[in-house]
Amino acid sequence: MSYLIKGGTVVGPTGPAPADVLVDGEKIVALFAPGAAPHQDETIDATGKFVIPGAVDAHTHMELPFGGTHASDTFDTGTRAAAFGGVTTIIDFAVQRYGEVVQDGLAAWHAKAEGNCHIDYGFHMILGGVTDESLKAMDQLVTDEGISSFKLFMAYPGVFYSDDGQILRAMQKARDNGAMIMMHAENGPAIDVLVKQALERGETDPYYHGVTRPQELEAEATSRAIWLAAVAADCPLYIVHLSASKALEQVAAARDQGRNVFAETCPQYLYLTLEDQLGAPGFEGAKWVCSTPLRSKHESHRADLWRGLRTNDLAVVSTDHCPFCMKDQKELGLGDFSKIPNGIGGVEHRVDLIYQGVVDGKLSLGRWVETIATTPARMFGLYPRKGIIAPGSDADIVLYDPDGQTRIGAATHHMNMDYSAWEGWEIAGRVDTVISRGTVIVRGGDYSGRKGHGRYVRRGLSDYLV
Ligand code: DUC
Ligand code: ZN
Ligand code: ZN
Repeated sequence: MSYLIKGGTVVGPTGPAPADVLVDGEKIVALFAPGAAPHQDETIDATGKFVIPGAVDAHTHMELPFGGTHASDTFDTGTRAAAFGGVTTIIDFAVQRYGEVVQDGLAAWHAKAEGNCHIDYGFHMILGGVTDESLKAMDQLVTDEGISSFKLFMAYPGVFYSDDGQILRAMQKARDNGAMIMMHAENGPAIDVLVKQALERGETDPYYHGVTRPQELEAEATSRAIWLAAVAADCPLYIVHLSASKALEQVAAARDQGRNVFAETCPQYLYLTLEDQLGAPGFEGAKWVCSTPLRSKHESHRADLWRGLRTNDLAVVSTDHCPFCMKDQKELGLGDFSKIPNGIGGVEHRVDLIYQGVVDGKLSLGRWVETIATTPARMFGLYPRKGIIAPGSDADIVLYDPDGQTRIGAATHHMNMDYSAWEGWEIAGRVDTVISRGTVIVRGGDYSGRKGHGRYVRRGLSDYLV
């Protein structure tokens, strides 16, 4: 079936332009100057709307086993919530647990996702250990499985942690096969010392989660990762969930030298703070325990991160969607912040929260689309199939109403969470219509998608490599 999306303003990474978009089956087949398209029986009226590529969230953790529990969104609930938020592709992190065969971890992730997703999905692979076998597996995943990015952790000793020697070996392998190394850059062993000392002093509230993960330990790990990647002949490196000014300085310096270094941030670091959220009275702050942590409002982090998005030192906004309910999950850390499962759910709100940056004059319209859709697609080998409105691309399209309003809260969101990290926030703009591979799955708040519509997407290498 073909139809014309008519009367809207198409926004791509280079900015807005009025155009009509012809969709045939699952693909975009043409763009026309307004009114220039041949007659179509089926049309979707986009008057007054931005017509943007479906958003790509390159960092989610559906069903992640973590902190003695599981992230509360399944692939079913999480991808449906994502669709409501204008997301048409996620890249989730498959996990190789310590001692496990990489391919077995991947198979387990496919089993969780297959037949359950409402939108398309790809995987990165978390390496829970770097061994001769896992290094071989990296080649096989790149060549045969469409997985071209691997996440390593400098934090969480005993869980996901890799030491510098292991990291270097994985980076050398990535340099050879063209994969991207994604780094959780925090100095885990040093954090563990600070956590133990804080607990011994009786500092058990959620607030101390932030205090024991100071920005210096994010900056140090970021810098170390950048230098290790240099030793690995400038292996492509992507710093995940960057939260702090000093870490951003490290990335900016590397980029100024023309290095293959990239970074993402997340909405929580652009808006929320150590004092106002993590420091909320009683156990309330547990809602915002995530790592890297929220940073102090008395320092310049948030302004620096918005600037980093403008200058491209931060290339991508992802969510690090890792939801846990307060009841029975975050509550595991009552009386001991170090036992609170780390994570914030937000897959449904990134498109709106970053559009608010446009309204506030912090980002251009083109940069909004670039950071939430085009660059993540290009960074992780999905482009031009995803991330752009162009002939030949998948018809993953969002009609966005700039005159609408979004009110965020647990009573109305679709994520499987008993609270919202953004409860009561009223922001400008609203997702109006969401189209996934040609099929309308959300329209005016009504859902017409289905579990199983989403397909696994094999990814190529990053577009940004030299
Ligand atoms: N950080 C989180 O907050 N949750 C999951 C893993 C991570 O690195
Ligand atoms: Zn991480
Ligand atoms: Zn994560």
